[in-house]
Amino acid sequence: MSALPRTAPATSDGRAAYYERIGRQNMAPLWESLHALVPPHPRPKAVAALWKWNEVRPLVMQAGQLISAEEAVRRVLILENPGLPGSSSITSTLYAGLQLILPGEIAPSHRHTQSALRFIVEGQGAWTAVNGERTTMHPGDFIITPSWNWHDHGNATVEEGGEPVVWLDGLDIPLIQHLDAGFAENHSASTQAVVRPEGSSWARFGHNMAPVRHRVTDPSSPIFSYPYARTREALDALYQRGEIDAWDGVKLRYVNPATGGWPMPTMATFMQFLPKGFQGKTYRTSDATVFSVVEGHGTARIGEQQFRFEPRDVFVVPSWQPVQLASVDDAVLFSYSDRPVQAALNLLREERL
Ligand code: 1HN
Repeated sequence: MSALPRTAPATSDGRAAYYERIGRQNMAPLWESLHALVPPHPRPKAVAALWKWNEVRPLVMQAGQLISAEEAVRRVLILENPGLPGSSSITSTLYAGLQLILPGEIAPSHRHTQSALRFIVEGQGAWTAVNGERTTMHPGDFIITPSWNWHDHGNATVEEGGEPVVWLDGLDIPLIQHLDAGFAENHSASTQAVVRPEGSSWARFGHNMAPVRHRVTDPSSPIFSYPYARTREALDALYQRGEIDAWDGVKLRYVNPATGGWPMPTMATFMQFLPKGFQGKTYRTSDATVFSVVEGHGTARIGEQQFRFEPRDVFVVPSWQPVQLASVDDAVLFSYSDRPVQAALNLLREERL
């Protein structure tokens, strides 16, 4: 008999009757669930899944005809993990959704303790305002809305060049729900006051410099938009210099420039380049990860399943599932996970096979 059981003990009529008796006192026998409570490795309920952009896009656009951004507050289709039905979760700790904002629309200002990231998928003209500053969204940009920051979104009118804009929302909603630490409030105005011109945060913190007397008081990044052009340039420069990892290709993590840490305390974000014909080695990690394909075509082998990906597809890798990434042409993948939480708690495990 091993110290930690792999299954429950045998049942008997006597035991079953006893369990019913103690159940009336809100008690339960640990020996029936011990094997499931401390598994030898993660056994996520979340499963691997892929949302194909060419199937999802028409449905997102249909939402634009059914409900306004104003009525919906946030016009979003939740990407729910098929292994977690009814949970509004893509992994056990993370939420994902595709948000649509049409030309001329406003998504009203509010704030909540949940942290949010936006990864822009399609369209031009939209902006988001965070903590008194607006930024214009472009496909491939990564934008943060830290915990308890006011945020509202909008889009230029058609005359001004606004197009339907879709982005991937990533939030730590399930994690905050587990902690029962959710608070939220609406702003008194539909859009917050803009107190700094666009580009102020980038000017202060976007060039490996910081204002001379800056002191870190906020756990989140003072940069709230990380433009794709800069990210792509970095990946390309590293690729040109041959810095290709056999598992990841060329992979960078986004940083808080004031600390070197993660952009927000609960979610890590990454961008990686897989050169044409890349055949990655297999790895697994305890942080379940959501991917958004920016460029290129390829395959993600997740456990026993093989998924083909194309630009703008979203896929999810559950905790501890072996993953192997391969590309047909040059591919770029954005991803996010709860890595900062696992790392802070000394729980993160990675295996490169
Ligand atoms: C939220 O505030 C946004 O601000 C998007 O765009 C998705 C999902 C659940 C709760 C709040 C946003 C959200 C959300």
